[in-house]
Amino acid sequence: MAERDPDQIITIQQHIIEQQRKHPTASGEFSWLLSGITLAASIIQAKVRRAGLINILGETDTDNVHGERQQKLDIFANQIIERCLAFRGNVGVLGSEELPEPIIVHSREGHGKYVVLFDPLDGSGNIDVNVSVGTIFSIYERVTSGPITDGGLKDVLQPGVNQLAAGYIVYGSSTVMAYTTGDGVHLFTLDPATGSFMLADEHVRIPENGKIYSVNEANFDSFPKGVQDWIHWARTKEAGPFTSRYIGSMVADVHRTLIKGGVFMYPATAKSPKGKLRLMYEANPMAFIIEQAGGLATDGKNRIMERVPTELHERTPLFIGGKHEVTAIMERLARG
Ligand code: P6P
Repeated sequence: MAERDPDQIITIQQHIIEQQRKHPTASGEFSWLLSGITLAASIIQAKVRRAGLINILGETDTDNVHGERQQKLDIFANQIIERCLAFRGNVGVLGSEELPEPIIVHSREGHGKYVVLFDPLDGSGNIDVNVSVGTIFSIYERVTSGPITDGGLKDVLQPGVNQLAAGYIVYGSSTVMAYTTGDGVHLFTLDPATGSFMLADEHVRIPENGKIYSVNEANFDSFPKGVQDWIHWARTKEAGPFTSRYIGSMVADVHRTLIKGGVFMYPATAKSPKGKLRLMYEANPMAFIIEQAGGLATDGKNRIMERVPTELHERTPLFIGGKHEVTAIMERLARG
């Protein structure tokens, strides 16, 4: 790839248009859709940054489809994304962690051609203690045409390999957005002074042989034996040794894994026998990002992006990170 002039200032909009030009068939619609996501991210981060000052902290009196108490910021972030995407004219179906069913979007011409699945505010349980949270998104093209008569399920329940784009925004010490359209992973930092996401790094690669593992070890006793064995190995001098980091917001833990290497995992546990994380709007988009950066994402046996979904909110075990680490865990799981 041609080296950029280090003095060049590239916004995410310019980058998306450049990416688009590489796909002659791509219309401007895609960049128009992604700019709806960056707009939503700018609005959400402004609220997240002031959470302690305005009455936006704390819980609502409602639970989401998973029986999890919704935070006020969950509802706010969900509404903002809906409003920023539903009127773009090119979205047909929206699916959110916070809503039980997909939203069918109507426009003058019928239904737009894109499907956007999202976790509006991942890690929201951490908001009240000022720990990084984030937004995760996954974009598909509809597989149906004409009127949507099945509640959008055929268009939503696609394997992750069909994703056109995926990414996340992590609201941390700075607001960073990562996205991929299948041509590498690119990072942007929000410049609060201008409200623009500026290119920070492109074609990011996950470090090989990372020495960080990230898992909630409180669940250790109910992990599959292969996972327990790998963690025991990782703690030995022979292994490195590894260090452990666990933030409790998947978007922050996966972002660190992308930058520093290693592995993030949420195995099946006694409390979550199918895993806790959701396939469609957490595991799949993060799998697309990490695979594009040279890593792997599996459920312990199968490539996450090849899983054929049966419902919008289905959960999955997740092992995601550097090829060596994820492969080693899978080998131990295979031994039983
Ligand atoms: P636990 C946040 O609630 C979340 O969905 C992910 O962001 C995070 O990785 C996981 O749950 C943390 O779960 O059981 O370790 O608190």
